[in-house]
Amino acid sequence: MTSTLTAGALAAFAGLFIAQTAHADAIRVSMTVDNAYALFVGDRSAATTFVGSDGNWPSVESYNFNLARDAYLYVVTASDLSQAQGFLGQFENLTTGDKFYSQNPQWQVMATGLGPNAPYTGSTADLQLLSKEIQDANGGGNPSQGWRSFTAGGANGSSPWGAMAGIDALASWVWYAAGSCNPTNPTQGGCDAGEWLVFRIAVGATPENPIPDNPSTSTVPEPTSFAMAGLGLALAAALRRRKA
Ligand SMILES: [Ca+2]
Ligand SMILES: [Ca+2]
Repeated sequence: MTSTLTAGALAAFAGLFIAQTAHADAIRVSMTVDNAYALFVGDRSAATTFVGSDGNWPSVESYNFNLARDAYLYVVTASDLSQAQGFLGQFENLTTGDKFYSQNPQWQVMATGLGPNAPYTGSTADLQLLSKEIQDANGGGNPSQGWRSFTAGGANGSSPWGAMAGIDALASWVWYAAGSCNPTNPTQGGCDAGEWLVFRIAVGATPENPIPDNPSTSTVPEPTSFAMAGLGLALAAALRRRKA
């Protein structure tokens, strides 16, 4: 089929692809979890890259990325089911200037109900397990019946944690209010919300469109899709072959 296309058309498609690959936003996420988490990058239906993990709630970790608008950040987490539990964080899109705190609707959570053996590494088995749970949640067939909202507890600085440097005072500790957790403030008192849990946020999230689950109908004006990127890649490869 490529033989019927002109070199000019191929060059136009190749240019489109190059423009898309250059369209990445500078992202900074700063967070901590009581008690532990592992951070992954992926897309809407899979975790593809393990970034790191931390099991020390008094420390705030910051991560910087250049990510496409259709990328997602996933945070696997589990508590020790004792005293308190929570996620405190902020997501900053340094390209657009947007900032979303843990209690804002851009962040979502789901419960796997699988118990203590959460995926905390970049092994193939862990990436496959997390991706399967993401897909189950996308279809609504998991214990939390899809992706849910957090319930906010105290703001940064509140007991029992105190002030966490590196995260704004406007951010609040949050957790999923389910299972044995207090429905009005699931961060206080040891409980099990159906762990392990997964948090996520879309790089393409905006104040007006918090959960851009379907990029093709999103209000975000961006043409990128996997199909278009794949077409551009194939045509760019064809162009290279023709020039060779
Ligand atoms: Ca930490
Ligand atoms: Ca705890």
